Amino acid sequence: MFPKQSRSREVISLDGLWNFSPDYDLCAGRDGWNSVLPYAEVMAVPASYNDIGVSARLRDHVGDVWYQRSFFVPAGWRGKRIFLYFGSVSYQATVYLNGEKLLSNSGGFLPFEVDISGQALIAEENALVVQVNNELHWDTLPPGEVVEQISLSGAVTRLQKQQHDFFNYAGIHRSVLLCATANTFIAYIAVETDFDNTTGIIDYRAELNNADTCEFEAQLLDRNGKLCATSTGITGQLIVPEVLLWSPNSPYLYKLRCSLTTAGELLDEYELNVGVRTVKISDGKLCINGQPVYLQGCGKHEDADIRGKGFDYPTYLRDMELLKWLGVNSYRTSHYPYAEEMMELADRYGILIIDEVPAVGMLGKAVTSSDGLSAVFVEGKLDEAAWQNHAATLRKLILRDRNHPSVIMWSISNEASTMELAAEPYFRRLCDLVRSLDGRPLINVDFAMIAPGTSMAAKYVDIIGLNLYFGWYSQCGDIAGGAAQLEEFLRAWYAAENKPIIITEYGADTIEGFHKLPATMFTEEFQRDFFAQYHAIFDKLPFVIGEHVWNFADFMTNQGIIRIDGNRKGIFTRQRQPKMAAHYLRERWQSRRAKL
Ligand code: GCB
Repeated sequence: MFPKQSRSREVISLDGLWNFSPDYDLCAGRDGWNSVLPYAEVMAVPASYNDIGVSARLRDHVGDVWYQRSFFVPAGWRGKRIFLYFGSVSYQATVYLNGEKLLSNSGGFLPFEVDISGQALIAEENALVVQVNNELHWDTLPPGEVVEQISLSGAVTRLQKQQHDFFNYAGIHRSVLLCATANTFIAYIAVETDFDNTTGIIDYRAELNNADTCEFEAQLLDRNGKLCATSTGITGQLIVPEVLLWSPNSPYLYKLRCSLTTAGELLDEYELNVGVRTVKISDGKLCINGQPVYLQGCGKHEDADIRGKGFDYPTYLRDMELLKWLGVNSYRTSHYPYAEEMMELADRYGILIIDEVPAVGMLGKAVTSSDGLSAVFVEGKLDEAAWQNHAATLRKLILRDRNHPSVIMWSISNEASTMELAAEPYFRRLCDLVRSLDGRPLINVDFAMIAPGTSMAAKYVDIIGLNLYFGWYSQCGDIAGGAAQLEEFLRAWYAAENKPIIITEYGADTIEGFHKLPATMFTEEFQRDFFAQYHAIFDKLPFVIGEHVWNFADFMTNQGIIRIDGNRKGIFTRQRQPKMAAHYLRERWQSRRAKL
């Protein structure tokens, strides 16, 4: 659970400047790097390290970098359970404390913790070192492949191959927190909400690390701190008369205060926000609190100048303000779980979230560089080891995010080669797993290369996600022709699957300040007209239950001939200023939102 201060819990941020050494010569582990780093470079935490300096060598480095800082544990923490929390380190992290290796974690975008109660020196200086590796392989998420390129002179360069379209930012991306709790503590809380007429129902389940002689109490407080309901026991139900429901237009949050006592003495306390709402698919519609909702919004990225994928409250808040200005009611965490702080903001702003794991780029093209797609659901690529990691990542995501009222569905993957027959057991088993953990609807995102009726994932999910770029990547520049193809494709998909469809991506690269009449590709007019013609089709098709433009803002990608300093499909620039299409979308979405 996200570390929070309470009457019993203490949290100290270790964000700031850390010592930093890139391991260009692959000498990891030599010369005592696990306690003292050889170079006197510094790095900001949290941040991606890639764009902070001015060297392409660091930006494009493939391999390890090392971070080090010291910290003190307050004397008053003696005898407590002490742990370190890492919000996200991309992608592999090995943590050393005072020279001793404590843990290796694989996978970015999700938190991990290290218990240091036995190792941390109290009221003394501790040396914390984190070895960070940014390599992607077939059994990581996202997958990738590291290849060696040998020049004529025999020099070897290691290159990271990847198929996903965002820069492979790396580093300590989210906050590092030093935390203390009592030794008997609340390890986990899960809530599920429902309502019956005006009565709210909150089922909760808590896990304690040691339940022997403690008493657990759950209190529900309203926004003014007034007690609305209480219950005791580690599982229970809170009944809320005259409940105020959570919805995009009225995101009311209660506070659930959980406390653990023994003989009247407080051992642990943890508070979390709870929104009472239901999510269901009914008659082919997505319903929040029993009311059909049409999703309007965008796919996003955690991406900004200089800090890359580093956590940054000002950028996050600016994004939320822009989403509100647009009249958006939802977004997808394309293509990975976002910071927990961002999920809390979505709860507060009333944004519905499609929560995605980093299962992106599960395709076989760039790696082979041949035309078309080569098989990837094969031994040595997306095999059992890869499946296990995908499953574990979904499990971690659900454990982390299940209590957020904003989260309305789980996204299993983005643009995988789902037409391969071997993808059938892969997706069936993943969907079974997710359904055994949580009742929210499932979506999988397919794309134009998956012919209607051929997706092995579509049959196991509740909602079809489609990323479509007719008129851009095909029929280039011909929006009307693209729109005709769009309608045909959508109708064929619906006929094959008979499930509601969300257009999870559609858009056109647009350079701000480029104008032309009649519109041509890359101009602001083209982006606006592209959206308008797509919308005319969506509005005709009742099975389309949502539209998410690609992308909220311009974002960085690898260099290449179809990218002009990154992907420019943003309706905002990377600096979060509107392009012309943002004004058009605002008109459409604000007027529709008013009718919700
Ligand atoms: C897609 C991908 C997204 C890309 C986008 C594009 O279908 O899901 O990651 O950035 O297309 O702009 O090509």
